[in-house]
Amino acid sequence: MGKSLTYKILEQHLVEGNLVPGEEIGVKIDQTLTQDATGTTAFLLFESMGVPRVRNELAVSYVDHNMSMFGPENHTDHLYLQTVAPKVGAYHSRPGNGICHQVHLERFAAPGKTLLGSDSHTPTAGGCGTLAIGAGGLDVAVAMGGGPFYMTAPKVIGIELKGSLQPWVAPKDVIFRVLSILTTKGNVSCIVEYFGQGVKSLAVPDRATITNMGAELGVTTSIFPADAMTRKYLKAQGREDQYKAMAPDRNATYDRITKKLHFEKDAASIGNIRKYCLGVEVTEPDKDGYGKVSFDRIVIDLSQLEPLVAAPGSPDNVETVKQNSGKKVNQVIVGSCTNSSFHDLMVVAKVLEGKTVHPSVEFSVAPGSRQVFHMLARNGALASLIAAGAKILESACGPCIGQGQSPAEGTVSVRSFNRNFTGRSGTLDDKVYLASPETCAAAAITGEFCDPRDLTAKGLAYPKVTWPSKFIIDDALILTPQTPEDAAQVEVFRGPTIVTPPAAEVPPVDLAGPVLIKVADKVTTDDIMPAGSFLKHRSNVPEYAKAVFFRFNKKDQPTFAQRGLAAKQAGQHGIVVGAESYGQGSSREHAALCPMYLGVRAVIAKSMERIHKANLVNFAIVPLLFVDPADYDKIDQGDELAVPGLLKAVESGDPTVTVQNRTKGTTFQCSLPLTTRERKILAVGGKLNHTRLTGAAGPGPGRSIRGSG
Ligand code: MIC
Ligand code: SF4
Repeated sequence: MGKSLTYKILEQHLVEGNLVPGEEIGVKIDQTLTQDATGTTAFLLFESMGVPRVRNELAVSYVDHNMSMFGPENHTDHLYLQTVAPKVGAYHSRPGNGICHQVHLERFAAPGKTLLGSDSHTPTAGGCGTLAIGAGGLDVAVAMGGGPFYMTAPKVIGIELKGSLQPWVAPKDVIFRVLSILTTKGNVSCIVEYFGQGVKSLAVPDRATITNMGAELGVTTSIFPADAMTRKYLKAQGREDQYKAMAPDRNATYDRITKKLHFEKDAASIGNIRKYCLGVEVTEPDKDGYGKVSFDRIVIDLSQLEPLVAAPGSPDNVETVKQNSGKKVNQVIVGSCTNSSFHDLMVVAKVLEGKTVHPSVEFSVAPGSRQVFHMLARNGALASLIAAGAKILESACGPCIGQGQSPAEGTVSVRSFNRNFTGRSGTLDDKVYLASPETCAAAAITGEFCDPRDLTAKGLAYPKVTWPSKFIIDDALILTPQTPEDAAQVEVFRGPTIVTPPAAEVPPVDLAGPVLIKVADKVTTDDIMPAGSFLKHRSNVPEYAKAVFFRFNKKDQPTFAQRGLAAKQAGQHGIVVGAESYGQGSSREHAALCPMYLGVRAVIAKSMERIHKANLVNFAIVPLLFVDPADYDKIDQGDELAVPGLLKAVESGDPTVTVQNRTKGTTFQCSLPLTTRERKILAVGGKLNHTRLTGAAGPGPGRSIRGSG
């Protein structure tokens, strides 16, 4: 049986466990990346691990998220990172150099390597044949120390691409189609691998758009093969020597995927699975309306795709642009790590050339990197954008993470981004549609949703943009690692907001406390720990913790933070109750760290997303899953729950615990979704303690790598 590319790379990096889907494996990490919003904590944790120098092949610290700089906090973080990163042996990409994923793709990503990043969109580098995974900052800190990354050996979802995209149809539409099939839930511990003839027509940044937004599927990562296109891209980046052909075996087989889906709620996904997958089998629904849907692989004919959007609320609310035709648009933004490559912005600039932005639209453009910005400035495209009336934003995350450009309430904003969770834009009642740069450009000039293919009929041919054979290469804003001798002379800048995060504690012997909040399906880490204007407090946990579950606070009632601290002061343990796919979205470990600070000791949910569950364990919050999801309905916020013997259950490997609802006088069962290693981490009070006690930050040079020979 032929191997997938995913398993070939995993085999070459395996340091612990067996490569059998579902089993826990330890993987050697070649490269790491951090960004300022997660990296400040990651570097503080790295420092507290007591490892003096970075031990993995390449570590890069980026500054791209916290750029609004109202108040001294952000600059303080930047200066800390700028001094600490090169000192401990990491590269440091300074503010202005661009968004971490775009810059990493341009300057560092390499085929066949593993990359762990403290940002959920790290899989962007999968466009270059890198096995690139997002994780919490503490996991990345451990990888910087040379420690392995632990993950579940994945099931590999094969996606065969055929044909090539029609004019005005974009790589973004490919990932929208995939999201309409797989949705954002139920894909944990899977990796998506693209293959087939259609791959050849996509340039590396096009592939990177697809792998970037693969994060929204909740999979561990997505990957493309490295082929002639990859070589061409690396050559244009002056890095052809880092090219290595990487492909699945010719006779590679992909896993048969089975998902438990609700026949009514997931009807659209089931319909698309029937339409786009091979070997589909669907069981009869059970009494609650759930059935099992299985398939062998997904097949997408690129030439049959049409422009799509994700309607407000979730990246998997996929609709056609045609369905929205004529809907008025008030704001358009092109940028973010998903769609801000040279080609993306050139198409937009050419569509806008000689025109003026529609009077009802406020239009902004944020080039993904300094390289892209520079290229547009040199070839005149920037002038076209300025002349058309675009607001030119800095090369940074900006509006994607609610740092500015918040839309007016209830108005339609069309963005080339990857997430449109309600309120993420900084406006509580927002209506953010996600779209390709092509669809964004069409909306910018017409003031409404307009299928960009219709522009051809209006006399505007699809702009021809050729990829440059050589990009402008200028790494002046990337500080290189210092030698240990030079590093010894450098003092790390530690402003007042640079505070080592609070320490986690061993889980309670007997858990007892109130349900601080009960939330519905698909609660994201943006819901738990909002960014936007709160983002500047990332390195100050007590301050940032005030915003936990901010969106759920009710006027004139104690906030979540106040309820948590009150219970903590009363000696009780805070409990959060979630539903399906709890903790979707970002890698931000503050969604565990800040609730921990507020006294949360356990989270009970129907299902949990990978990175968030790992972050809970890392900060010693016990994750529990309802054995019977119907028990969720029998709990209310404020109920007093108890799990006598919780710590013992964690330590002794009990698969389930009995939870008492002391308010209702009932009991129910929860499972502990934990590996032996995770139980050990919890039992010693979190990953930092575990790392200190076991030296698990890494063996230093010379550790043998299984399967590499
Ligand atoms: C995001 O897109 O949500 C972020 C902001 O990049 C996060 C990281 C963070 O919260 O700092 C992510 O995707 O992991
Ligand atoms: Fe930045 Fe947005 Fe990308 Fe997150 S998704 S890294 S906030 S551009």
